[in-house]
Amino acid sequence: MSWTRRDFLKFSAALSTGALAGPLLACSPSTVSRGSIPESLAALRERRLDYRKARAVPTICFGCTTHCGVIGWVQDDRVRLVEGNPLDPNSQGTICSKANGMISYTDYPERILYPMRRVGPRGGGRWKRISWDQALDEIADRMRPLREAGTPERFVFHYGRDKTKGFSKRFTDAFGTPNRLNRRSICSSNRRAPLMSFYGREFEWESQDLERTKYVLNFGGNPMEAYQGGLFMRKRLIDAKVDRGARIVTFEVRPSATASVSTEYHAVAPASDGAIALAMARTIVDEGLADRAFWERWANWDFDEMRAHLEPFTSAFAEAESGVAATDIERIAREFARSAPACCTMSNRGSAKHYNGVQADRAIRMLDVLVGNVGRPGGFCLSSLRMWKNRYGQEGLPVIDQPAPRPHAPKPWKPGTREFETLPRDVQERVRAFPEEWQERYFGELATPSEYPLSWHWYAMRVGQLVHPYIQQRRQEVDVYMSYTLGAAYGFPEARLAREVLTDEALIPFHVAIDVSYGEQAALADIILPDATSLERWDAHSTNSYGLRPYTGIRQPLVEPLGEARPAQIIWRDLARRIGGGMERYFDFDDLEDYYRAWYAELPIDWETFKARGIWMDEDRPLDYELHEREVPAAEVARAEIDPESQTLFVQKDGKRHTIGIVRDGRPVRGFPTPSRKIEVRDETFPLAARLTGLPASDINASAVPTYARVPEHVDLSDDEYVLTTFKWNVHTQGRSAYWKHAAEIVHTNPVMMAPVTAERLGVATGDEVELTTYRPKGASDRSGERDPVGRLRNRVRVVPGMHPRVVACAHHSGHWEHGVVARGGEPTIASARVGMNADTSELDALAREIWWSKDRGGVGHGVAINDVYPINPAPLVGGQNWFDNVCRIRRVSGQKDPRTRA
Ligand SMILES: Nc1nc2c(c(=O)[nH]1)N[C@H]1C(S)=C(S)[C@@H](COP(=O)(O)OP(=O)(O)OC[C@H]3O[C@@H](n4cnc5c(=O)[nH]c(N)nc54)[C@H](O)[C@@H]3O)O[C@H]1N2
Ligand SMILES: Nc1nc2c(c(=O)[nH]1)N[C@H]1C(S)=C(S)[C@@H](COP(=O)(O)OP(=O)(O)OC[C@H]3O[C@@H](n4cnc5c(=O)[nH]c(N)nc54)[C@H](O)[C@@H]3O)O[C@H]1N2
Ligand code: SF4
Ligand SMILES: [Mo]
Repeated sequence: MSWTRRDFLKFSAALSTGALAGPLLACSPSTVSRGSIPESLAALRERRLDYRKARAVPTICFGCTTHCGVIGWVQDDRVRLVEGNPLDPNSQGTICSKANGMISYTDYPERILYPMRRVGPRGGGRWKRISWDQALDEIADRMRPLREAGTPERFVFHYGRDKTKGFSKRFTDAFGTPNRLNRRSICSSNRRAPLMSFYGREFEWESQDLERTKYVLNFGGNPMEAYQGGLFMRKRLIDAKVDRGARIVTFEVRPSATASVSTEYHAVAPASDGAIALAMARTIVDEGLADRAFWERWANWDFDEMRAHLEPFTSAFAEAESGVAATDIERIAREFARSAPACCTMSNRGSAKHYNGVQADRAIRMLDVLVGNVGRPGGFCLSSLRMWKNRYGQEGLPVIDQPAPRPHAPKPWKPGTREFETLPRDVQERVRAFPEEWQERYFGELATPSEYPLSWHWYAMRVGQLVHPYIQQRRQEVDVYMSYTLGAAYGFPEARLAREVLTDEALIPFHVAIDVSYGEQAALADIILPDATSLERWDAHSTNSYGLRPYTGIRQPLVEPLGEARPAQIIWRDLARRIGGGMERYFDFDDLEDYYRAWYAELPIDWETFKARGIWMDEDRPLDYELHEREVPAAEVARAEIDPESQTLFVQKDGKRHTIGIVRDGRPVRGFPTPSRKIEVRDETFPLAARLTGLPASDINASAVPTYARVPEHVDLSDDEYVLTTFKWNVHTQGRSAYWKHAAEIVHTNPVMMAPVTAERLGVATGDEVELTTYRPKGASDRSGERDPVGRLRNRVRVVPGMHPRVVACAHHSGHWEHGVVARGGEPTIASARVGMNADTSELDALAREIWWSKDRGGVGHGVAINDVYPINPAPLVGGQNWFDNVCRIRRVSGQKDPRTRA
């Protein structure tokens, strides 16, 4: 089933009308002023931005994972407006509607402003305000004995988004716990692993040269609405298409905004992207369109072996798997190859977050290598993070003048250590069989789950969705659990299990949450510590650059923290000082500005200029094309040895070989930062990991080379079974934006989207209610053999032409029961919690009355929290959550069209 651009105009029109209907007003500026004296809504509304009086301060947006350089306009000690910073080479001065959410979340009337301690049972919603001294003393008293007893691992630090650039790691390392956990698996690990396997861990993200490309082959990436770095791509993609006539081809399961602006959109069967990519590879090879010279110079897999491997993946096979016509697959493959090197692939969670997703992304990445566009103008580029020479003479990131907490950094849990002996027998056996270098990186089952070794093989990606079940299974005893920018209790798969564990005081005796808003996670804490928001704090910033020149930026406070909020770095510093035992010496600074000034000591411009610009980049540096062809400096060559067989240059460090380059045509060049210095299209790490964890060699995830097999759950789907997809609204960010003023006004629900034929089959129309039942996946590790129901949810239908008929899709972000009155769709929050947060309850009642979408006012309501029905479903070896695989059955609940639901 294929759609052309023309078909699309009507969908995008249908999608955009309605979305903006309704009065634009409502969830108010703040009722809380600096110093927290409640001010009336009316008085605040009177104030307007006056550029003559306002001060412009550059900083880095925290509205989503993209982290754009922005400029905040500050007037009368409040931030009035956030605009783009044109010096940011990634965002080029553009922003999105979420950016001003930073103002909403800073000034939200129900923001947490004081340390609070729970009163009554955990999760009971009753709190009392305590002083910082009380809060920090109590936490330090809980933590200190763990460190003194030599069991620092019983302190678990779990974060969602940490932009303190190593500061929180300073804290966990100084404490000595290896249990520094994140949510990488929930987000993008299946998508990063293939990249790091191909190009080396330094390149966990690519930077396609969209400013010069002629052809973009997109497998499910959605930069027009989401995508880490989506904003950096939007303008570049539109310019490419409109100004230069570039073609954008998108494979999706639903008409996302990216599909809508693409030249072509093909609705594909879920998780069939790998089959399409392999069939395209076969066409390119068969028709002599491959850049064989590039392949032979840089790929680590024999060309003829590769050709033989592709034999079964015909375009007819891919058509049968995906529903995309074989003729289209071949045509697109040709067009793509003929545009080389000015062509690139693109993909994100849509292709990767499936049982077969790691291999699908490897197949997609292989297309670039085949046509030789890697690092070429208009092609698939890899931008370095290295910026300038630091004091050690290395090209690098900023350095910091504080002692590194090495003495207390965690040590591996190797056979013979105390920690190792506490592991279950089967785990001990598995780890004993690991190669020495894997054992060097093993830190127990929470940080480095032995069944998912590729979650930590390249770098510490962690398997966040297993943290709570593993704690429940007592694979790690926990005394103190600290949540930081984390919403697991709402947004992880099977979130109710996370809540169950977080509520159980026998499993987690003490829970500290550092947050800005009273969300579902904070609600299950014992002590809540109020963080400064992104408009009130310092952070260092760097990321891959689509401008192909590395840069760095500074987040700086535009205003003082409200109430008693404190930046997390100060919280950790003060905790470290209280815990003592030597920990304090890694936090020997008084002021955060001093800390970051020292961090940037080597920056080629002075600190005040950096603060005034917000961004620094070496404008004279050549663009990061073909980094792999750059010559290794003679001095380095002189110190290196050469391996005669692989032609790699290497040095010995700590008794190990580190490759630093490779000889090509007699020239010592850098190559790629992989062990072979080539692009590892073939990677024996996959079968090795499979063998060591007992995954059958026949499993798709055990393959050394990119391959395809259908997701086990999708084989023989019966007529009444569908695949549930989830996605992100363009104006929302995860579970944390439901109360942001502009976001909530525009989108506040998440109907179940389905194709007209699907709706017809189910006998439903837009506005009708359906019930979805999801099932636990079968067939791999951590899966039971049965198709057991996991959960049920009821929600309204929205019929959307252009959806794949087998797919239903439901957005994240809605249906909160915490995060205050706006996120709750007008329902007031428990009174004592409000008092704890010192908000004026009459103001909140007034705010509740302004929620025009509240059910009480005849509105559509605030949507449905969907994450309890998602089974915990990690992909084998890498551990990324397979978000888009879930099989569900759908039942019509009411045929009564609800007139309040807009299409
Ligand atoms: N507005 C906004 N932007 C954000 C975020 C946000 O919350 N809101 N979050 C940020 C974060 S943390 C992330 S991880 C990124 C995520 O950025 P993306 O990965 O680009 O977006 P998601 O919505 O997670 O994407 C999944 C997309 O894949 C599609 N899809 C599902 N199954 C398949 C399939 O089998 N094949 C194909 N081809 N497509 C499929 C879905 O329909 C959906 O559009 O966005 C970041 N940017
Ligand atoms: N159904 C479904 N579920 C999904 C997804 C999906 O597409 N569909 N996407 C998944 C993805 S890609 C991701 S990355 C995860 C995200 O999952 P999480 O990282 O857990 O979620 P967030 O909602 O971004 O934020 C978590 C918490 O951070 C707090 N917070 C926000 N700003 C600050 C701050 O400045 N300081 C502090 N201390 N706290 C702050 C918020 O109040 C919130 O409590 O969700 C995943 N869940
Ligand atoms: S994309 Fe929008 S919300 Fe995300 S960082 Fe950039 S401006 Fe902020
Ligand atoms: Mo994410």
